[in-house]
Amino acid sequence: MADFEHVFQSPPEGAAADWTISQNWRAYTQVEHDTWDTLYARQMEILPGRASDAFLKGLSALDLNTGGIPDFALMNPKLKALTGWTVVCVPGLVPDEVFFDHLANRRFPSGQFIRRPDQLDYLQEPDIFHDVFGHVPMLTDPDFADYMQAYGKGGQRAQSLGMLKNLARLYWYTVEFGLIDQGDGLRIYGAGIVSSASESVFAVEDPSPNRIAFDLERIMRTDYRIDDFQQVYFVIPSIEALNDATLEDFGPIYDRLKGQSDIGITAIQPYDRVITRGTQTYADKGGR
Ligand code: HBI
Ligand code: FE
Repeated sequence: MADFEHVFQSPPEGAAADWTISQNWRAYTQVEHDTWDTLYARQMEILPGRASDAFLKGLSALDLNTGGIPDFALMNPKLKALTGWTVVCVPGLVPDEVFFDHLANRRFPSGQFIRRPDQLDYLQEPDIFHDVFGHVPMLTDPDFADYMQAYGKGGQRAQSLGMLKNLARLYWYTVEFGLIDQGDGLRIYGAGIVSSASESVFAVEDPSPNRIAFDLERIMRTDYRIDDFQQVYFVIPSIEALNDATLEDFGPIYDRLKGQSDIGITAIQPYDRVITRGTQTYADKGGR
């Protein structure tokens, strides 16, 4: 796959000091616009009844299905009016401190590029479909909007305390791979799931993964895998509860974490509230 493992060390040619670049919307090709439409249509076959109400409501509020890749000049005023967030373009993965600085200022950095037609099912680096379709709808929710900003501020602090590995796990198991108990069933709100056709089904329906009630400190101790479907998902009771959990000072939590071991991906702890105990059949058979 092209050059997704390439992380720039300093802003590349043509990028600003904060690593942003122009979306240059008029330069997208018809093939690229068609890729967006294909991915969008495919997810809309799958997500009703699986994605959270918050996600689906945000998606329709942003009107991202007007044909082709959304033009940020048209999308941003709607998003800004709802929660004060805007989306900016970056070339790809940016350094952690750059990423956190954008989030702390209610700017979400999105990859400018879209995956190639032969990469519809999987690519490792975040493209505009993952970033905009996956992440931006949740940024229309006021509680989630605050949570993401708090993560940006918390990231800066965690980095200075040497605790970024632990905080990044919270991001992974909520923003990227979170499930929510809506009352009428488990639903997806994590961007890594909603932007993947196969994981959208797996995450809520497959008997393989563990599904465990959200526990902030427990999540910060839990490893994760980046190469295949998750083997454990954590379930929040509400977005408000997620945001509330991050209002407390993480300093004492970090102090406790330093004396504790990491928790394996499939391990279940005595204190876990297990929602579904997974068979792990998918991973045991070798996964992807
Ligand atoms: N850069 N563009 C982009 N998108 C991300 O999601 C991202 C990033 N840089 C760092 C990063 N994520 C994470 O490693 C931090 O959340 C820890
Ligand atoms: Fe993401």
